[in-house]
Amino acid sequence: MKNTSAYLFIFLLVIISSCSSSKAPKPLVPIPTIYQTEWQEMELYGFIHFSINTFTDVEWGYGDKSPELFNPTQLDTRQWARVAKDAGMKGLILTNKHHDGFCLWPSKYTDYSVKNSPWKNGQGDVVKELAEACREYGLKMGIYLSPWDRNHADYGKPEYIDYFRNQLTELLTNYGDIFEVWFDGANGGDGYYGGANEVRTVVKKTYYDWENTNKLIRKLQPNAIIWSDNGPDARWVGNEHGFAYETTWSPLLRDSIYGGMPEYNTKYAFGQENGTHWVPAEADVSIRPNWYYHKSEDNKVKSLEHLLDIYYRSIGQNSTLLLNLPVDRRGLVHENDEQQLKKLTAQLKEDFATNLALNTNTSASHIRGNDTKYASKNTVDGNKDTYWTTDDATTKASLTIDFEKPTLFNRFLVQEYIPLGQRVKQFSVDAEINGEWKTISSQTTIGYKRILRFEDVKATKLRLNIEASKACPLISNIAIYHAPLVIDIPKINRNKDGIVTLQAPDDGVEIFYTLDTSEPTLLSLKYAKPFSINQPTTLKTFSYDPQRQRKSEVSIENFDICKKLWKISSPNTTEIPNEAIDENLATNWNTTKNVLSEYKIDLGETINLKGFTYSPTQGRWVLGIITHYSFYGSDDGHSWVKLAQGEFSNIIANPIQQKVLFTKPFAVKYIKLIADKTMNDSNTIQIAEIGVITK
Ligand code: FUL
Repeated sequence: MKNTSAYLFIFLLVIISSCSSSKAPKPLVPIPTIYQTEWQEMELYGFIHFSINTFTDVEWGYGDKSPELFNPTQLDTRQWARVAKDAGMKGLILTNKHHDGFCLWPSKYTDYSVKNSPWKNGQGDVVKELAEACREYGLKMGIYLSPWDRNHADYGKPEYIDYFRNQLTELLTNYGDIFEVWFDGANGGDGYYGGANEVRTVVKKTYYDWENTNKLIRKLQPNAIIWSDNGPDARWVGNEHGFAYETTWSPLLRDSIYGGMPEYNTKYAFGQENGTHWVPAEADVSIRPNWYYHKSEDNKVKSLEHLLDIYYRSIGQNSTLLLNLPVDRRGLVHENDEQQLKKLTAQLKEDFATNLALNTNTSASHIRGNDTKYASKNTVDGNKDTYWTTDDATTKASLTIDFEKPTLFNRFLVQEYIPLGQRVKQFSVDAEINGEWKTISSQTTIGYKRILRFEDVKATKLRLNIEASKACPLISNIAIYHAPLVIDIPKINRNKDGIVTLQAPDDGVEIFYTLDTSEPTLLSLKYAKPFSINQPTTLKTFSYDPQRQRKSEVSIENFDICKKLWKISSPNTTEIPNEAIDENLATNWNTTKNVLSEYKIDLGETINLKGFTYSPTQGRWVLGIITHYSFYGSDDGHSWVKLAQGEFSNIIANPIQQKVLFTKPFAVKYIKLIADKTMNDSNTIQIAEIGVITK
């Protein structure tokens, strides 16, 4: 009898414990606000750079250009919204006022706006038109308002802050809900400043009194995400290439940072494991090399391969993606940009067509309180609000997905349940191939979303191992895909001797090309081995997948004379810094300002020089960039003539090849580039490449 009641007691206990639901894990601070979570879930949204700069062909206007230059002929914000919507974007952020101070809305507080432009006889309001288009297309709207204003007479003085806040108030009051307010860290320098034409530097940390500006924003748009280097709600990813990092934490040591601080991108941009505030990363990048529309870049819209890489390295690495579409002089997103976006959208649709993990059989090494509420199947149920988790003390655990038959895949997507904080520090993915387990990837953080790309794997099971976590891990979603081959334009490389190599994006993909400016077809030259180009020549080429009979776009490269005869020399050293003339942007000539002036480039022959190119270092961290230059030519290498002098504007934020054209050609045999000013006034200089323009 005694035994029977003991058994009954145990039986009841088991029943009770299996029915009782365990408590959810406690939040691991910092955690996101509901607005930050909603913002993160937007994932992809667009930036629109459009202003007087569009008409003057510069990246940073000085603030002195007449508003009459702003005259788009077919401005159509509904076209912007349609293009964005078709690309899967969830919102648009417009540069309402860039550094030049020109306002795209008729601000009450300045005459420097659309109201003094010929567009719609000064009666137009681009911001209003965009707000209406966004509403029509179901997009959210954000605002960019440059803190730096090179037009305003008061910039640098306390009065300007009132002006800035008045403008913010207009934008946050008159145009409906705003999802994000974007504050650029590029602040202070030379400008028009109401005619003063001088240099005005501000103490970035204190001048703007961000605390009170942010209070104003909270009052007017309490749901808006405030973005800057230090948030407070979302942060810059630290580069303008559009990628986050393999290790990307949403927590940030926010109070150690201020907007525009020089060491931000090397020290803080990745977020911190012990970050005190939830300030997730946003990766911003332009679909073209620059932010504003330049006709010269119509053929430089990023390739599909590049855009895909940006997508996987931003959204796939715990960041949102803010992709810029420069609006052209007509007032439209250019056809080429739209075409590339369409390709990206189509490829992503194919990449994520079938989730092979959905509703598969799963098992886990640990389950919180053995409670089905926290079971592993929650990761494959297609519901973002359910998750798999473990007991509080467990920070290492694994989850296995059983496909039940060999299954081919090359993408692995995993998400943490971020409303309770970012936790995972290290994880790996194993695959069971022919009965044997093999590790296919070892990684660090997950965060809101992590997507891994790898070669095709055919496996029966897949295992996610959480190897280290700040607290019990919470995984809300796992998805597995098999993405098809990418057909994209071939990679083109020419070496110093003029030998051109073409590289297809995948094995088995063929390449066709022309050298006479005609459009290449399947009847054109078929690439078999490297060939030589010595003179100014236009190369047009495309890739072709013979199996699926798919062609890539045509890629166009304009080569100038080759550098076979070129030599760099200095009177004081025998060292030859070939890195600057080796046609390889990955190598740099590291030198100093002083030494730079001693060098000269001997072109080996006299040429008719029409301009020059300068490519700064392409390394991950920009260093030693020339911001202001003088360029000299000589026919004997002794007496020099200054052919050009100026600024490479926005080169620090966007360190791409700079092209300078002279007003007339010069016959020279020697050239020399001098750094009049460098980034952060550094004495160190890194030059990736110097080139000439002769055609
Ligand atoms: C930078 C600016 O200086 C560029 O012109 C551009 O607006 C980019 C998005 O931010 O810091």
